[in-house]
Amino acid sequence: MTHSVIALGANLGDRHATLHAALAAVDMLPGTTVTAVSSFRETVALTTAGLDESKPAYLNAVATLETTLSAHALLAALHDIESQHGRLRLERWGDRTLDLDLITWGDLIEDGNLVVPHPRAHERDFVLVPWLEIEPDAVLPGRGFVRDIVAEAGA
Ligand code: A4P
Ligand code: MG
Repeated sequence: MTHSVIALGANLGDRHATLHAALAAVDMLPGTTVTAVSSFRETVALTTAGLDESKPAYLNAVATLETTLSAHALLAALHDIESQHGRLRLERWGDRTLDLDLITWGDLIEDGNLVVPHPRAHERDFVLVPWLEIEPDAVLPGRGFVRDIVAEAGA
């Protein structure tokens, strides 16, 4: 079993229903159990131009898993779940019905085209804050305690 952390985000459609359905789908994956889910948080859309209040707000959450899936198999499964929820890839950091990011998979650091920890996780409050809520002693491999990263960003 490998401990893994995923981040969920949605800013189009029925965001609550989508996040609930996505979590149920992840829990149904072979060899995979969702062990904790953070609260759902409303966050301002971050685009390539910065924070944009004119875009629909996101609903973000983080979940922890135990899984026998490899990191690649898990990411592929997350992409399938995104597709089932009508995710279209039109624009980088564009509006989306569902984004599922693999934040960590064990202590793994990079594996080919898969980048774990997620390369932008450490700079994103909408990932770090809900993660701390369910895992106060969380560690971002290669970067240290999540609580320290949050404290430094807020300083
Ligand atoms: N990929 C490689 N490693 C990973 C990983 N660990 N997790 C590949 C997820 N994907 C990974 O992702 C781009 C490519 O990265 C894929 O081919 C995948 O196989 P994507 O999901 O297709 O595209 P994206 O999500 O638009 O791009 P990106 O750069 O992953 O965006 P982010 O960083 O996920 O940001 N604002 C708020 N408030 N809340 C949000 O949740 N999310 C984003 C997306 C932007 N703004 C946001 C939010
Ligand atoms: Mg993504």
